[in-house]
Amino acid sequence: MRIEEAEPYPFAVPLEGRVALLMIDWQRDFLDVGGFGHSLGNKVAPLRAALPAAAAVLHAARRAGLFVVHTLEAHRPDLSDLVSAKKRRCPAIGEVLDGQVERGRLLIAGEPGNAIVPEVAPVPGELILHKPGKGAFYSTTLHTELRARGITHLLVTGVTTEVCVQTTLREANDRGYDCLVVSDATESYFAHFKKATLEMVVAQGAIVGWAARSEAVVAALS
Ligand code: C5J
Repeated sequence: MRIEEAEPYPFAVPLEGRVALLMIDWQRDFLDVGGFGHSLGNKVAPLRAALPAAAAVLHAARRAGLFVVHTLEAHRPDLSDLVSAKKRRCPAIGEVLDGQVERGRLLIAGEPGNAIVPEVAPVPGELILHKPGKGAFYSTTLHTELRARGITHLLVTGVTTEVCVQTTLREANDRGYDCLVVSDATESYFAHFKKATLEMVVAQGAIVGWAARSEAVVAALS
């Protein structure tokens, strides 16, 4: 696989390399009006605008037979994996918002509001990982699962660009994976944070990784 149009230079997977797709935190908590992200004062529409590109990459990855991983920022119902600093700075986690009983408790595994949105919902055979942190490698089995399959390269979509996506890219980079973030299949509540994140990922000769648009990724997977 080779993505010629990638920045800062072509993203090339050698013959012995193996690619997986990471779908980061496409959950109702961040995308819904009335959800967790919205309750923090953010507009959720920009995040939803990235869904068609994320779905296109997901479908192309499935057709190409890639290993697909979906992550969720999700705590255990007993909150035993919620560190006190996170709860202190984000007191809504684990609570039910006024008028949002249908959603259940915020960022809690198994609650309706913690579900992945239907546009990019997992299908049987894909790995679903609950993560208590921002990065997908922290306190999860992700590295073990990827290594067990010989994965060397990652395609990454998700929300939000500068928080869980960027943290995961940096964690993956430090563990030796070559990562490409799909630039129109990731979004932030803050346009300037997204722009800055994509710039810093590809800067200095791909110091964290590569970026390319979904059309180029889909074409390379076809
Ligand atoms: C945030 C995430 N933004 N998935 N989580 O708190 O990026």
